[in-house]
Amino acid sequence: MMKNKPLALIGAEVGEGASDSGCKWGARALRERGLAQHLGEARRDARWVDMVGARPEQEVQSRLDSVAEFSGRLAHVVHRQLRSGAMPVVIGGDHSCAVGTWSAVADAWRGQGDIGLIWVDAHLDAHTPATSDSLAPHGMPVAALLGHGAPGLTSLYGWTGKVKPGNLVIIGARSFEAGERALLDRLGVRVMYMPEVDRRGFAACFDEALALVRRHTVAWGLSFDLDALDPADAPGTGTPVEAGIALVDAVQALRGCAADPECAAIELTEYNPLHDVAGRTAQSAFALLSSITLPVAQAIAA
Ligand SMILES: [Mn+2]
Repeated sequence: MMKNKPLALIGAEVGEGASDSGCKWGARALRERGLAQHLGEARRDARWVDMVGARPEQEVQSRLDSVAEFSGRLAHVVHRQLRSGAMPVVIGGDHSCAVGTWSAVADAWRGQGDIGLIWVDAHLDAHTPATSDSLAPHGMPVAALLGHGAPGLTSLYGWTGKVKPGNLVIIGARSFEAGERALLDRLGVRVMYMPEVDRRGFAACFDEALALVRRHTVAWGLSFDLDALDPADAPGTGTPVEAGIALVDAVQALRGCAADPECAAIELTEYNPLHDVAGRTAQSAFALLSSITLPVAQAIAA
C-alpha cells in the first residue's frame, strides 16, 4: 500500500569534508530560500526537524576527525526520524554527510535485511586515505559505506559494510582517479559512467538502478550530488564537472520515486551558495526535491 511518509528535512552543515568548505552553508541557504514551503505546495508534511553542524577542523585533530564526529551526530538525528516513521531528507553539506545518513538507514534496518543505495554523482567518492592525495573526506563516503577506509567513517554503530557492493549503483561518474575505480571494480559495484548515461538516457539508467537496488534489499535510498548535473544547470557546487546530466532529464526520471514504500531516505548534497549564479543551482535543487518527493496520488497520475 502506497503511503506518504512525512518529510523530515535535516540540514547537514558540513564543509569540513572538502577543500573548499562553502557547502557548509548550503542547507541554511536552501532553508532560508523557502525549501520547506516550496515542497509544501504539493504536500503539507515537509518540515525542518534539525540542523546538524560539523565542528571546524581547528577544534579537532583533522578533517577526518571532524567528519567522523559529525557523522555520528547526523546519524543519530536520521535514525530517530526513521524510527518515528518519517522520511529523512538530508540536505548537505559536502557529500561526506552520506556516511552519517546511510549508516543510520542501514542500522535502522539491520536484522531485517540489507539496504540499497543509488548514488548520482560526477565523482565516484570511493577513495580511502591510502588512495586519496587530498585526504578530503567528501571523496570517501562510498568506500566508507562499503566498509573501506578510516575506521571513524566505516564503523558507526560498531559495525562495517553498511551497503553491500551488489546493492549499490553509481550513475553519472565522469571525474575520478584510478585508485577509487580499482576498489569499485574489485568489489563489483555497478557504475553507470557518463558515456552510458548519454547513450541510454538518464531515465533508463535510473530505472535499471532502481531494480538493482531493490532486488536483494528491504529498503533503499537516493543520494544525489548536485555536481552530477551539468554545470549549466548547477554552477554552484563544490566540484563542478563539465558535460553532466540535464536537469530536465533528472526531474522527469525521478518523479515520485520517494513514494515507493521501500524508499527510506533522500539526500541532496554539495550545494555551494557562494558559487551559485543567479540562484540557478538553488532552483535546480528545489526542482529535483519537488520531483523526487511528489505525493503518491500525483505520482500515479503522472
Ligand atoms: Mn559526491
